Amino acid sequence: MGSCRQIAAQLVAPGKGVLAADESIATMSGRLEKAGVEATAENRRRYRELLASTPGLSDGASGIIFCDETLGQEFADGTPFAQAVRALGVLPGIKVDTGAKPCPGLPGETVTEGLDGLPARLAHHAGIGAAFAKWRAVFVIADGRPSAGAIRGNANALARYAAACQEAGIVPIVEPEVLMDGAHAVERCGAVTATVHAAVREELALLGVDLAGIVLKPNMVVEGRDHPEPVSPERVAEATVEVLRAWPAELAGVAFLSGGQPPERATANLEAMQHHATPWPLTFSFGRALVDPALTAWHGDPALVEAGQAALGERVAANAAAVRRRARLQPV
Ligand code: 5MM
Repeated sequence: MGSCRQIAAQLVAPGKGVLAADESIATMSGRLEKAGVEATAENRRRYRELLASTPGLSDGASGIIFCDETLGQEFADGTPFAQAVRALGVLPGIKVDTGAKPCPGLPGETVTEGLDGLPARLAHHAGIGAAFAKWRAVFVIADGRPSAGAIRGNANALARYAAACQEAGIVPIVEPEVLMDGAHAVERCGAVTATVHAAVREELALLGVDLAGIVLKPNMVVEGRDHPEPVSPERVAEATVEVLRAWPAELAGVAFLSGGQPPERATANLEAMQHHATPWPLTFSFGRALVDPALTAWHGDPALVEAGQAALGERVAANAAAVRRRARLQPV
């Protein structure tokens, strides 16, 4: 447990965040094709090597999350991904859920699966160098949703995953994501996020998960994508921190997902969070808000690797700068 606490603290170290590059094969293939790149294992590997080898990445990124395909691959020089990124000063992580699947009994809702054989997979991932893991539960806001059953089922799975990770000496990133889909107001997102978090806390406690050895990866509290009026970063920060205040001080830290927000908005919201004094650091574990500009700039052209890396480096630096704002406000 000691090493989990140490690694969790490293992941949320002042001025650093986590790069989520763990798209499943299906998601990554779709994104490559949309960018005009053939969806092959080699192109997924090339893209992840581009991201992971971005010059200066470790200045703003403490860790990178991969999917198991990538963790089984190698850099072009033959170095396995986990070893290569460790050598670059970044901790490798692994997404271990197998996705949000339709939940029997709850039409239209999902439960995230992946508990079968999890201890053996975690032992394998630890053996090849993974320092941390990630599991994402997904909640949709709609009439009567998320249901109590979907919240409970997903919270229980998150807790079982987290307990298994800590037993394997791997830090669990616990990701309950309330999606932006819909036209709901920011207040509804706040209420749903608070209810989901309460269930997650309860299940984590029932399984004895050490909060000082996990990183929470929540959504920011924002209005639905189809809501007519976007709320300001100050309002997002206020609403988000209000929900997070229910987490005990021993929680290692909070690393937000970006959830499909435009990259600049995610960064502005993250910066606004830093103006609130909290017992845990508030940082980023963005996927799309970090990598979309890089994929667009590169779009599979070997001559544009540096352009892709520059685009990623710019987003990582902007978010690291946002997080460093906290250090100036609240010296540690
Ligand atoms: C990178 O995408 C992750 C995996 O998604 P799929 O398994 O559906 O392909 C995803 O879990 C991601 O890590 C989080 O949603 C955060 O990403 P965003 O883009 O929301 O910051």
